[in-house]
Amino acid sequence: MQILISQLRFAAARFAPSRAVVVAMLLGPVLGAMLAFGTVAAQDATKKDAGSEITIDNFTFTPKELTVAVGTTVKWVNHDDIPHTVVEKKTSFRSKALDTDDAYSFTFASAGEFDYFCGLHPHMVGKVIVK
Ligand SMILES: [Cu+2]
Repeated sequence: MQILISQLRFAAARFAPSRAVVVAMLLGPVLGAMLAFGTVAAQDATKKDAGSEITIDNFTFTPKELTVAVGTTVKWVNHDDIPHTVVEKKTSFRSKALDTDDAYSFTFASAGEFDYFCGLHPHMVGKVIVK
């Protein structure tokens, strides 16, 4: 009898650490997935932020063509020393004159292709594709 109890204690003692290992094994992938997802989400957020800004430099919109998701707010920033405007061809959006470092933002609520130009220098053109 005494032997049996000591065997059970031994088994219990062995079970305790093995249960911790099982929990660790179950949690490991979950934590890993959470960390990986967090990293991907952070990268997406960074990408979106970096990708939704159009700069105006030397009479040029950069990038000239930008593709964004529906609901994205695109921001144009004028880095030139003279004013520019941002006017969509079908006038779905139109900025006031932007002085140096002024910005104009527009949120694209629906999909489509939006050709725009500078109202003061119509040869300056760009396009936003919303998917
Ligand atoms: Cu202009």
